[in-house]
Amino acid sequence: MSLIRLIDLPSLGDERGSLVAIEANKHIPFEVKRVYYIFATQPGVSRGFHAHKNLQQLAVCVAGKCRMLLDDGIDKESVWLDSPTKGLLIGNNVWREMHDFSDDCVLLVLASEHYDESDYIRDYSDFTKSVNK
Ligand code: T46
Repeated sequence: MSLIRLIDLPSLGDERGSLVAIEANKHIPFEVKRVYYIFATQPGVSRGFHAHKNLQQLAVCVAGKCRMLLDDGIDKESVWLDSPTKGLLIGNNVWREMHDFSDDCVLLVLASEHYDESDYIRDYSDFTKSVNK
């Protein structure tokens, strides 16, 4: 099964422009407890480099683009998030890295849990040990 789970977010456009609405448990399979966004990423900077033990997320570039690399400890796959209607679901125990941010990139993330630093696995060898147990 592919690591890349994309959701086509419905664009409710009319002659004035476009609008995307994302509803919990309808377009995405979880309740949203937190929203954050990443912007003004400096040239050449990559982010992420961690996994989560218990967190569902939807990531969408609402402006610009970046490349998301996902790794389950065996396979690695990457995908461009390059449209405000292209959402990427990221589940538990998946290492993620974000690369190649465009200058104008705004990466919006909807998350199933509140922020909890103890949920992060930030060391790659701890991650591979935890998924290969
Ligand atoms: C993820 C990827 C896609 C908070 O205080 N609250 C928050 O909700 C978040 C997300 C972060 N922070 C603090 C923790 C750090 O001091 O903000 C700082 C930057 O966070 P971090 O280095 O974890 O950022 P990224 O871009 O490496 O990763 C983020 C999310 O943390 C992570 O859950 O999946 O984006």
